[in-house]
Amino acid sequence: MNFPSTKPARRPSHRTDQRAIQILRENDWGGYTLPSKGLYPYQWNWDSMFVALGFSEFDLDRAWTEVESLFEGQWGNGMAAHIVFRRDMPGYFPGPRVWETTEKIPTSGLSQPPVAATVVRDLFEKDREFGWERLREIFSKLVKWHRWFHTMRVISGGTAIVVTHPWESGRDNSPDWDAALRLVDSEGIEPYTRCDLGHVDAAMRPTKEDYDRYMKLVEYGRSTGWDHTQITREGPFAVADPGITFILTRADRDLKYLAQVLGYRDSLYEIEGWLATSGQAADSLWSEELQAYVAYDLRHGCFAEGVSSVAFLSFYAGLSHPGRDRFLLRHLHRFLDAVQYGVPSFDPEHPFFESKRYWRGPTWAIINYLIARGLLDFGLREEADLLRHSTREMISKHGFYEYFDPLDGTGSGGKDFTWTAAIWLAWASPMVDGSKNHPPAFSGEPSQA
Ligand code: 9WN
Repeated sequence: MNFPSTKPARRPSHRTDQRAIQILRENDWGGYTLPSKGLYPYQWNWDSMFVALGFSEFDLDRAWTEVESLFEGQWGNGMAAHIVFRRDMPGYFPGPRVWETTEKIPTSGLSQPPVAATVVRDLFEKDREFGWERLREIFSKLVKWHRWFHTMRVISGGTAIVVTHPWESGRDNSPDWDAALRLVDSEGIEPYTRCDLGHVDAAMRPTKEDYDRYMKLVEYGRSTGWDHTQITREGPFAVADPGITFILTRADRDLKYLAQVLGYRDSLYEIEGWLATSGQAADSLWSEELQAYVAYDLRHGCFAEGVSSVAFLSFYAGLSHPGRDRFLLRHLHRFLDAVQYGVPSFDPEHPFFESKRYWRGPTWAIINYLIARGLLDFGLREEADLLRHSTREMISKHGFYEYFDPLDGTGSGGKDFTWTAAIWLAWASPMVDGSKNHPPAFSGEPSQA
């Protein structure tokens, strides 16, 4: 279907902006975008949503299409999958034949952080004249996906969102999963060959021990026929994740706003019900010992051993708790003081910190963007600006890498990475007004956690 759409305001041209646009165009596979051509040759869920933000800076119609194409892979039960496979690429493992899902379009069997509703709100704000029809189409799909999270990814009356595979969190080898993952028995897994190590130095990727367990969890999910109720209730891995929990809370707020705009009362009540539990979800993730929001292993009843950068997403969620915020800001300053380019994905003073190994320390442009957006909502402009400037500097000096070493800013992982280019366009570029794209997470007062 062809939709008219508002033309984004033209902005002055900048050399790095031009290169970022080129990366988005080069990785555009016709309606959906690859995170990186060799390393990740399919459509990934949250990557695509950041990419939509990038596209919205110069091609709003294409931005909407990115969101719509992701939801073509939505499951009957509401889940928006973490990878949508539209063809079989032998250069990626594990591809569609390994997952063996049975929906119309092949996908992986799990989900990823739900940034979509927040992005859809952003697109709609830019396209108020022509965006209504597209908003109405996508709105019901977003509600179904959020409902899936709130029903299929919570355990026994809990409210924090559980991940059943580290890939679901989007932060694959974070120390947040170490203890729970170690207890997954990987004996007897089918032999497999990794493809990622053909593209990226092994020292920047998850270890073999991690990967064996990732595959064990895929084999388990497949053995249930991807029965999400069974996987969440009985599977070998169920960890409540502050990252997804806070991202979903924020997305619920934006979805609520959209329900109000559309005048959809039934959805509004349902979303308000979810939001009513957000403080309780945050409470369950607060570790008195670490004085931070921390991942909690629900199978074995224990918190992870250190603090990850997603703890700071409570601001993005619109949650405020004066006592806790004080400690969180203290951690944030400590994280930033210990490195040159924050925010490191894991506590830089913790023995598990590794500055180049993926989610065990490196700084990610997308996470900086989310944290800064939350900080700005609470008037913490100085910290938000700092994150924006260091993201800008890392990209300007080293290029559009997948992630960056916080100690010296050097780029790691995949090169010419789509989401880094997208975040440049939407936020880090000096051509963007840092406060411009930010409708606040809350229409009235922020909630008390
Ligand atoms: C597995 C695509 C994805 C991101 C994730 C990131 C990484 C995949 C992998 O790449 O995960 O899903 O093979 O490492 O952890 O956040 O969406 O960029």
